Amino acid sequence: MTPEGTEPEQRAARLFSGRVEFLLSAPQLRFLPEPTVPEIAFCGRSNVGKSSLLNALTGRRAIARTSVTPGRTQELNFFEVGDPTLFRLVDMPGYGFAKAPVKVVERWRQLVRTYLKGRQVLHRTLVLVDSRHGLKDVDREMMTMLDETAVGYRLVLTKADKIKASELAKVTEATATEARKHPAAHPVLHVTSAEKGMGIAQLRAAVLEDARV
Ligand SMILES: Nc1nc2c(ncn2[C@@H]2O[C@H](COP(=O)(O)OP(=O)(O)O)[C@@H](O)[C@H]2O)c(=O)[nH]1
Ligand SMILES: [Mg+2]
Repeated sequence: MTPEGTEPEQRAARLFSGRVEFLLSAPQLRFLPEPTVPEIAFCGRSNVGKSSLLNALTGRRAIARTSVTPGRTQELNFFEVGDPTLFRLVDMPGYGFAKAPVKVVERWRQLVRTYLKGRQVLHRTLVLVDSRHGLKDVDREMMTMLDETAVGYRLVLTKADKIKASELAKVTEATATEARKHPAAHPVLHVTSAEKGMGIAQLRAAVLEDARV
């Protein structure tokens, strides 16, 4: 880690470069860990770059499994940060995958919804959006659902390195404009590339701010 960036970014970098450990996978609500520390949830369409972003945030190659098979992760995966644990990162199942059977989709939808709506220690949800595609209807559904919860969310554009700067500016503007119509959306839009490290230091600091640690 370079000693650059703001003081909160440096502190976040130190924390994320320390202990980050996989805790458990919860395929059903009864397997959720005890709600003892703040949690930050990461969600988005399958293949949006969620695992890559989690790896980039924690500076590890494979804390979260990057996969070429969309929609394989059906569980909520919990990672602990800090020693002793200060907060948890929660890798949510990817949504919007076409191949999954209706029953499976319905089951994860129920699990995700119940967790996002009822989890008392959930401090923030991050909604990841592929910058090549911008907001899709499944993202809008997720945002509308989150608007009804007590928890605010941040929109995070991923894979910013994949498109031209002019296109990135356009999608950033369009996404920010739409976000302003959602009461629970945080005003700051994060533009990131797990590949190039863009926006990662700022997002780390934002996660710490949200976890209030
Ligand atoms: N160029 C580029 N590719 C990325 C980036 N993030 C993820 N990817 C690629 O997008 C694909 C899906 O990423 P993954 O993290 O597994 O997505 P997930 O399904 O949301 O967990 C993989 O092939 C990644 O290598 C990024 O920032 N830049
Ligand atoms: Mg993944």
